[in-house]
Amino acid sequence: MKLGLILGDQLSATLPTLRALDRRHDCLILAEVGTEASYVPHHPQKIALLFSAMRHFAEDLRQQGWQVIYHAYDPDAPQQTLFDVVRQLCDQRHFSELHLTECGEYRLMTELRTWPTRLGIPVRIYADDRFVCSIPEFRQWASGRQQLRMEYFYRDMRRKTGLLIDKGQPVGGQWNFDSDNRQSWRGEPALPPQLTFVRDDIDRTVVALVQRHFAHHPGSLAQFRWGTTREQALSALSHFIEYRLPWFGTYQDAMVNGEDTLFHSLLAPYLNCGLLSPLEVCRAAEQAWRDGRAPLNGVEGFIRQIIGWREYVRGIYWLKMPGYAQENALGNTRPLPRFYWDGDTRMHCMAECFRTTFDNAYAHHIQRLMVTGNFALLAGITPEVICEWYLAVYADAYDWVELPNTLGMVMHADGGVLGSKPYAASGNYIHKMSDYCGHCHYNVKTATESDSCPFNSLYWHFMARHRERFASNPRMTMTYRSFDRMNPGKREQILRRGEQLLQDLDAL
Ligand code: FAD
Ligand code: DLZ
Ligand code: SF4
Repeated sequence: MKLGLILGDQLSATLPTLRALDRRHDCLILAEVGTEASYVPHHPQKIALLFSAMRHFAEDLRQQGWQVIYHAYDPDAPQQTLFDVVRQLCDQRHFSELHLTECGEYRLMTELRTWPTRLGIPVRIYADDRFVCSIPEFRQWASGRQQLRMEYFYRDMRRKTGLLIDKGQPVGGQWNFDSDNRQSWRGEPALPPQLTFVRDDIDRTVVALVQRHFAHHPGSLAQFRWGTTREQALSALSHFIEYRLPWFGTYQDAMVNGEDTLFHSLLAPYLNCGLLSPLEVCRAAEQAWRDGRAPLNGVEGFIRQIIGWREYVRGIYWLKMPGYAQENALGNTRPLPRFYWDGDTRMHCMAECFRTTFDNAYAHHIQRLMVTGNFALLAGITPEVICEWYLAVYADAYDWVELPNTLGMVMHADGGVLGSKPYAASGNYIHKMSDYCGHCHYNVKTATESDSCPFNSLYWHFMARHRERFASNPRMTMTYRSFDRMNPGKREQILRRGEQLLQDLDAL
């Protein structure tokens, strides 16, 4: 008899492990363990989502005739790692082999390679084919290229999948409609209704368990709204297609006080734990366009996020690890300010992003990139600590996708693999894309006074301290030209205020 280990982010009926084993003879194990639940302080909603989804998935497998062993979380059990659970099982019963699908984190993958010796049985690891681009295929795409531009990778994925392609050409005559996608939202169109799910006994038991054992992790369970079954994930997809996709592209970059999700899909947690597949999601979006239910700018933008960015960052992760996690091209050394954990700051944009993060285990891309990420970039936070934060606080966070986004896209710590220029911005960008500044203690229009928006002086301080690295970058020439044209006295004042803020970030 063979044993199949299914990890918490492998909840897909098409998983290679399930295809390789035989439900009449073989056995499956899923395990909730302390080490996976707390190697970073995961948001309680992320743990509840995964534990409940794992339990529901195990039930589905049993219904399909599989023999499933389920190790429920028990803080007093001697087995607190996946290895402990598997070894105990192998001690109790005779398994000829262990089978599993490769996992999404370098950390666990490295450990898995030691298992054959430690378990004393062969361990077969399958490539995870739930992605559009395999790891070897990405390696092949990257080899010999000077620059790994997402846009060119994305076009190849469009050709490969046939998504939004007619007769070999991109529909609408162009690959990318991003220029239509940068509007702020001013009250129209109406925001989508909220999708709520009926909770069952599994959900209730898990939420109580997580509340009991993980309440000390950052974030609240009070507004736990995530789906925990394949059916609920499919409802979330339908809800997105009907109510959100028509406006997704246009307002993709907008931020609105008190509105946490706008027209975003909220699908990443389901994609990343396997309840939805990237292709089914993209095909549903494409169909909506072909039926005239959603415009091309939004549908193309959505598909680009998934077969472009999502696949691309996974490729980068496996291409660059393990060294990638240690990169720190800008030489940052500052610790993470206190407010990343307690959310308490007078910078209203930051406070809003922290609020939705802790309430919902969610913030949308621009909040992550241009507010909390931008601040960490400008303030010179050590990449490792900001990466740990992003991995902990979001329901969709897994190392393979979080690390390139944070370390590469946000922190520019990989020296520019993910973006040829850092996404640094002053308060002006936040003011343009949101209504946050109207609610803020600080003044977004000034940079030198004691109540001036911190982003403004920190932006110029960042540019000044990294001048040597960035001044020759053609995409940043204008920035340095503006800096040099400033009145020298004013420039000096701005830099002084930036320096003062950096001395005591916790006070902001
Ligand atoms: P939507 O805005 O509706 O986008 C649709 C889908 O596109 C998402 O569900 C996601 O699967 C995909 N997508 C969009 N942007 C990206 C991207 N940059 N990289 C990969 N996939 C993308 N995404 C994660 O899934 N897990 C993470 O741990 C994660 N960490 C991030 C950390 C930082 C600092 C930043 C800037 C971005 C991060 N992202 C991460 C990307 C993105 O912010 C989230 O995928 C998105 O906000 C999830 O919400 P949504 O499902 O409503 O996405
Ligand atoms: C994220 C997570 C959490 C919180 N808990 C578990 C768990 O108890 N058991 C499990 O198998 N997986 C869990 N996961 C997901 C794993 O961390 C994930 O499989 C690895 O990070 C590899 O991608
Ligand atoms: Fe954020 Fe500055 Fe606007 Fe305040 S003024 S909300 S700190 S951008």
